[in-house]
Amino acid sequence: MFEFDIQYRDGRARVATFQTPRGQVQTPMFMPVGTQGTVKGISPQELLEIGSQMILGNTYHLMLRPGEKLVEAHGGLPGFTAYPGPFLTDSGGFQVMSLGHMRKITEEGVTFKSHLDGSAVNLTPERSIGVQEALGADVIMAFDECPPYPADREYIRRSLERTIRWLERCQAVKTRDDQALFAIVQGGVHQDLRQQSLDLTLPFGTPGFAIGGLAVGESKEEMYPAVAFTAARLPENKPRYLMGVGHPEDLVAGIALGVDMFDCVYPTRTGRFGYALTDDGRLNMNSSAPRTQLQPLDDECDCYACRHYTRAYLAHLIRAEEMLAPRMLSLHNLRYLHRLVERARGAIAQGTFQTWAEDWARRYFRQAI
Ligand code: PRF
Ligand code: ZN
Repeated sequence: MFEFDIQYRDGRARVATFQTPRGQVQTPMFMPVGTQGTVKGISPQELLEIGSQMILGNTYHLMLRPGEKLVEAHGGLPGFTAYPGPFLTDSGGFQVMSLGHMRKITEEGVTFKSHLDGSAVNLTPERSIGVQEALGADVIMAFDECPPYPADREYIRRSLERTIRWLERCQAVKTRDDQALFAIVQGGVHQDLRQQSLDLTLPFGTPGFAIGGLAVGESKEEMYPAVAFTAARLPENKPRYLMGVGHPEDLVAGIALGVDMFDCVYPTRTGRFGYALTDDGRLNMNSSAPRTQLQPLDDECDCYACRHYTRAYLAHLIRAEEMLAPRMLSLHNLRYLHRLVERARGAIAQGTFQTWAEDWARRYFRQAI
């Protein structure tokens, strides 16, 4: 059911197909984030048009509102959201740490106050799996602890050991065989702790593995070696998912290091703030220049916004605070990242990934616009 077939390799990068109950996806892929059961401002039809393959949902938000039972009554996330393709849900631990108040972590799980009404909520490995089974995604994530950055070594070590005990509890209560449970490797930016986490996690033999605990405030000089170290030690024949990453350059770097799956709010969030991603860097549509420019956001892009609108029109919409503006910039940015991974897959298949990546980075960081 969850077969992962590698078609091409180029250095450490690979192109593969990943079979899920709701269809096959091509990796490397970027997953748009649909925290509240919607990719902000983008319809399922638009997601399919721009080449989205798998959508990310969140246990934390959906269990608090509207509650997983209501989603389950619609037949899970596909029925609830009308997006017919594959879903992945995150387990909630990371979101509790970034959004919950008065968090308390114990061996049992995490207690916190809801960011919606302040009520006390408990999230345990058992509850996380129960919620994720009700939400019905194709890929579900183990309940883990992602330490903040910076954190002391001893804390990271105790937390990665607890994450293993939580993984064991997740696997023990899981009942659905049409959902793949991915384990999450932690260990911060410390090589020996990453190794310890790998040693304890790999024996679980889950159908995929995630690299967690990164992109939490550390520099890229710390993050990339941690990704390289971890990815190189994950099984060759299973998908590798770098959680919460990221920026275009992180996708290119991650793919070079053998990562297959990515997710991040960046394209939609930066789009809502008026920024457009292009091969020449990030275009600030709030600045004065675009107000009179008659070219599209990105003349190499095939998204609806780039095929129909000028920069001047979109800059006008932003200044008039029209809701089409954040929608169109989000749509474009998502298409940009999907096109970026499509081009990476093409280069890997041709055996030209290294030079493609160098050319891409040279142009992207020249920041001509
Ligand atoms: N664990 C989980 N979700 C996550 C992360 C993690 O470490 C990250 C780290 N950037 C993003 N999302 N469960
Ligand atoms: Zn576009």
